[in-house]
Amino acid sequence: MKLLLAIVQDPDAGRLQKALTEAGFGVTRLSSTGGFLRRGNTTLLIGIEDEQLDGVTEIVSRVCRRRQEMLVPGASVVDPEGVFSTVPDTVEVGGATLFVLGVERFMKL
Ligand code: 2BA
Repeated sequence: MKLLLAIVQDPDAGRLQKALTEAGFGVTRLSSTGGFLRRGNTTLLIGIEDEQLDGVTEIVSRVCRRRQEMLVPGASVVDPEGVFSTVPDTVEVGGATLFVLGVERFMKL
């Protein structure tokens, strides 16, 4: 079994939650905040069997869009030596950031 952490943009989150639920997957939706843009995004927890991974990633890539986002004033990048680097005016966000974790045990009590 695997646990997917899917970090997606808020405008995609409702449609993704609906598509996954309609496909029979269990989903938990958490409000989260991106560390770089400091804007709200959504993290979905999705518990699946190993063989369902391709099906879920297909749904996620179909629903989630890439978008250009303006940087907020004060957003900055620090290089490994601690020097602030120039950052662009916009960044491309998404479609989705996925973490796939092995699940040692799944229980419903
Ligand atoms: P944010 O941290 O708000 O990042 C938004 C976008 O800003 C990123 O899009 C990326 O294009 C850019 N970005 C992020 N950190 C940067 C940096 N240090 N320097 C320059 N540009 C940077 P995505 O890569 O699509 O990430 C979307 C969201 O997914 C992130 O929002 C964050 O909430 C999450 N995320 C991405 N990578 C992650 C990671 N390795 N660990 C945990 N969360 C991650």
